[in-house]
Amino acid sequence: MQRRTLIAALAAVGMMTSATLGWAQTPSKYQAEYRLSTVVGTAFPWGKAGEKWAELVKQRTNGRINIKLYPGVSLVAGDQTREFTAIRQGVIDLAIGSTINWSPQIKQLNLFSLPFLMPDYAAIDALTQGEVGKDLFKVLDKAGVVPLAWGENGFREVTNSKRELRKPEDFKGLKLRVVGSPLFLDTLTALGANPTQMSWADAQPALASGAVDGQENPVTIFTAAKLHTVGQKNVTMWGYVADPLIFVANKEVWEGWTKEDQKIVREAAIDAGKYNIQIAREGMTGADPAVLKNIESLGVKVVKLTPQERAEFVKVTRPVYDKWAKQIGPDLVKKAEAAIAARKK
Ligand code: X2X
Repeated sequence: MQRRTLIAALAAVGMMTSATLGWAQTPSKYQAEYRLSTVVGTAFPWGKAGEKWAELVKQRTNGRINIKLYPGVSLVAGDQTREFTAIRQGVIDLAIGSTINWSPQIKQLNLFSLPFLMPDYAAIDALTQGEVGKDLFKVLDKAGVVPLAWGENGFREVTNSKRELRKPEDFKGLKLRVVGSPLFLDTLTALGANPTQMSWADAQPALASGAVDGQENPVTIFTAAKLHTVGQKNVTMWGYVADPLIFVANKEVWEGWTKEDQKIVREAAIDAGKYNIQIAREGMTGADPAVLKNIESLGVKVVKLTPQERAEFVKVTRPVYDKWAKQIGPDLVKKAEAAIAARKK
């Protein structure tokens, strides 16, 4: 807010000066730099998406729009659940954000954190690339930001330093780090674990010191952040929630651009989003299990649940699903369930 007021004031002074001196030039609304927020940097698919977006925009606007990446949510001092508010206020110009981090402000984004809603990648696509995705973009637009494209952090897998996790009982008493809304506390509490909320910046030292036993994050985060070096010797592939990313712009920033440049920025976000989804899924499938092989080669035990084992987790977390479906909006949840049921596999 303050920064924009300052810019507006400077522009006004500039106009007065040019009027007084008879300069013909109108002051440009374009900033020298636009600040793009992400949680993690370019070692991760998420940060690479930011880098790609910036690169495409620079190329396609011939340098009219210059985007600089601020990883580590550094524009809000690492406090990722305040990112959405900061975009709305103009402290952040552009962001590629997780639905988890924005769900404290936008309750509908909790949809993706409903336990075991999405069984596979096709299910994520059925939501983000379909009507549900459009509905959520309307919600974001109403909330005061300009939604542009979908990306992906990935399916979130649980890791810990203590033991293999195959059954709900195995979670008993485990101290697990989570972020986002209380939905995560409810899900892990239902399993008998002891969840605690903290930022990603705080999570890594907490894992290193043993203040917490484990965490949940996509495998690409595990490998790029080298979580095996902070005691995370067990990974359970349960895919209980998936974490799409959303490319957005601050409204004033957006409105300051010409229609032509808006189109370029939107298309670049869509292209960077596709690239993001592709690299987030690379090496993660039965056909190409390179990422999992790599983790195992680091001495980490990777547990893959059988369908029966997975079904146990679905059963135990079902009351949490039902409770949160009401808060998210029963119509939206029904629409999501129907889209997933109808997906092309
Ligand atoms: O903090 C996390 O766990 C991360 C990096 O995945 C998010 O920002 C949601």
